[in-house]
Amino acid sequence: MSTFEDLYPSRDIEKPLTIERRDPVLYSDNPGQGPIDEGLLRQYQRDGYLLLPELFSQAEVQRFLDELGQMQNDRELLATEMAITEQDGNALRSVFQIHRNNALFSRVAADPRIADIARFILGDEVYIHQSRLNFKPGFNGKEFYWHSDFETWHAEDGMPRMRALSASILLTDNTEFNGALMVMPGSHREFIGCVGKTPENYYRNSLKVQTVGTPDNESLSRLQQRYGLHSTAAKAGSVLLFDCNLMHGSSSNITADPRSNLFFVYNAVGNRVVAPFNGNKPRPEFLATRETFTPLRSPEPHKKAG
Ligand code: 6CS
Ligand code: FE
Repeated sequence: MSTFEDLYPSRDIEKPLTIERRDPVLYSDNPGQGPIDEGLLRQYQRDGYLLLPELFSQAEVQRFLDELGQMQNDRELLATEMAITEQDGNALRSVFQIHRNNALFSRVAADPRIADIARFILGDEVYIHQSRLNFKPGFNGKEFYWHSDFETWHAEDGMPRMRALSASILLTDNTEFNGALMVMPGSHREFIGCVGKTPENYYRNSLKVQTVGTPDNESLSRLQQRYGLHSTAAKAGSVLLFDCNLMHGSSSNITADPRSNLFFVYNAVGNRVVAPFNGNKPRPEFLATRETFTPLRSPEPHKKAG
């Protein structure tokens, strides 16, 4: 069990709870001095997410897709725990730790077009807490039920505070038909404690279908009523930045078009993970960086990835 005070209790609780966020969203106190327009930073602070349309060129996206194609045929990689298939069959759902195992994607993770914004919003040097490639293939890509990433990273990885964000790079057009992420804008300001003890090695199930650590229907109805729903549908090459505690989910993909995204989770070096707050043993390194918290180094601004 962590020796840190648990400000966001979840899992080992009798009934669902709601706690007002105890952490800033935008850590910088000079939002006018950032790498992006102050208005966009204020929008991120208010909504808990920000869409940067077509930040990466089509040529870069094609390069990423070629790499994705090679990974889909990499039998050695597919045999590891880092490759997650869909629950009902062999379609590839996710591949984790791509920032460490793939030279191209490690450069993308450090690309200043994203990493500089992450450092500014989090007000600290950053390291990659987790990275993944989500395939959500056509016809077989199953949903990701409503959840807050922070609820999992706090309970199961020991992330103390809400000082992390995800960057999702769209490799294919994300539409309202093929499972674009749905978010509840503003929901990042409330933490929902979820009832349900975490089974040991739960990640072997949760990465396919998450049930423990997902909010109860009453809490979700209240959040939806209060904040509404936004679709983050956007063209390939766009980047979706979202706060670690934003309530989000995505529907199954029954269209012919894959909804593939690259995810990089930037955590503040000052918010490095400690012992999991759920009292279980830590999840493996490929899900939560624990061995090295060296700050991410980026090349000169605006050197293209790829
Ligand atoms: O368990 C996790 O860390 C992952 N699960 C989900 C559904 N989203 C966040 C994260 O990638
Ligand atoms: Fe998530």
